[in-house]
Amino acid sequence: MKDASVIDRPANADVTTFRHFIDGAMALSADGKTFEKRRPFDNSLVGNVCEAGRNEVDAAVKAAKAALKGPWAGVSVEERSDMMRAVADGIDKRFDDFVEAEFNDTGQPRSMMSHAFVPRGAANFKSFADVVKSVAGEAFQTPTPDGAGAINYSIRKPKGVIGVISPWNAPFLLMTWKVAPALACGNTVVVKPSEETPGTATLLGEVMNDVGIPKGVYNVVHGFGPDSAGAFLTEHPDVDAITFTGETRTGTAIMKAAAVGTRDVSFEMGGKNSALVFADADLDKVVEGLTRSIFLNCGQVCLGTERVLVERPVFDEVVARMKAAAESLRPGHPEDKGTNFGPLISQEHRQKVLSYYAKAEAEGATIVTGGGVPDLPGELANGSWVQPTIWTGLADDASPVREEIFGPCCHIRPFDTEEEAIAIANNTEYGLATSIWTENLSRAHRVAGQVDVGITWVNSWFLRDLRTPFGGSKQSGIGREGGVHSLEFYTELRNICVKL
Ligand code: NAD
Ligand code: 6OD
Repeated sequence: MKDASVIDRPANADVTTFRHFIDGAMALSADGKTFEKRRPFDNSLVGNVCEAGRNEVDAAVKAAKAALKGPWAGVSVEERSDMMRAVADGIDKRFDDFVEAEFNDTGQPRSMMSHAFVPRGAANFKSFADVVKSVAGEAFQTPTPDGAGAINYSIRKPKGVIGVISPWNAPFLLMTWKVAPALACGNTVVVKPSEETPGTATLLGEVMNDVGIPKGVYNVVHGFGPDSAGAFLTEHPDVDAITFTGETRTGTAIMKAAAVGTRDVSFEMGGKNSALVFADADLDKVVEGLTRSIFLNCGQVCLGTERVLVERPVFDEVVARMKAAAESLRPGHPEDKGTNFGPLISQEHRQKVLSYYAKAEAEGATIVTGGGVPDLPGELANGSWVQPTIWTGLADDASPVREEIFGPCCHIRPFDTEEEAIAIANNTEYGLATSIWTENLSRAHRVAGQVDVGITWVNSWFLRDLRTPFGGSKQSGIGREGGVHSLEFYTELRNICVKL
């Protein structure tokens, strides 16, 4: 990241400061409180992040509320759509800065940032620029006793100030996935990015200013969750609705906060996703797809596969080929072209993942590969690395099989019938995503309709069309976003009845 107004570089200091973005300007915390941001791959210091207290959160919410009545209120849908495209172009213009910021935030291989995660930020703005222009309203002719009738029609209005609470695993993609529809629908936002990933949210403030988004429309406050910026934001009475991506138990806390004032919520939360591999599947495609779905982003993808169910005749072959695939991954410095496997986000998360590696062993797993920490040279040894890991032989109620780990690991289990595979896939409190691997189209449709998840991929994984409904069932989420479905949350539908 190069821009001095995003990262303040005092002449006498060798670290940077990530500031809040409030009412169109970068801001420090009044009490001077900061916390450290470290690079996941070698634990080196990126900089200090300002921690918002109630004062900064209040200032951001006030700015967002005031902006609803400022020039933003007079911007037509067409103009807003153009502005969203301008934001996308602004991101593209500063592409390298966003890649750098995301790279410092997550430590994943640079190629992944530049080919997938950063371009998706701009794509989110483009997609919702189109969506808002193409929404039809509904109208009904209503009979009345006098015979003259009435017309009922609906209009959509922005909901107001939206609190956006986002996670660290794909920070720019997931933050813009919420900010783009919120703004495209005419709301204003206060974003609380994850404490682990402050970079891109702050940088986006610069782009908002560059392209002329009115001040107060987009605001960012940094900090933690409980007793910090996250809780202060979700508890704030002038936040009209909250959109959240993160862990299910955080969702519970946020829902309690939203209950005061009965504010609306949209939740995208955890998963314990399955993959169902039938014996007739094309195993080359299976191995390629599962390798991505288990190990991409070091397994830190909400849609990622942690439970692989394989029809018995091909079980041994799939296990052997997945072992080879896992062992061919190359951890290393994320700037090196050959590196295709990155670290976990933090030392703290590494402790959590390693605790599941230990539990798996204690609960009787056969460790097919991995189970520990890779041996890396020099400074990389200080990073939050773990080995890609595969287990077999665990019971269905073992904790690594039931609980979301969010690391580069999976359990592979055999099944004998379609019914059994569906029952195992559904044996979880989560319901985010699944993938079904078979060359039998009838079976693919049949099984897809019976796995209790919000998102099913057949012979693919994470193949996204931004117009489709995205979200989870059971404890994986509340509501759907994506395409016109986002309008259900980001707008208020009002009915107008005209007596003729
Ligand atoms: P997290 O729940 O720990 O944190 C997410 C955000 O919530 C952070 O900004 C955090 O500071 C904030 N937060 C924490 N406690 C809070 C509180 N009490 N009040 C207000 N804000 C609070 O999640 P994470 O560890 O950042 O991300 C990983 C989790 O996110 C995994 O469970 C993963 O499955 C889930 N996730 C889900 C999706 C999806 O689309 N369903 C997408 C990505 C990640
Ligand atoms: O692709 C998306 O829109 C999306 N929300 C992806 C989520 C990835 C979770 O880690």
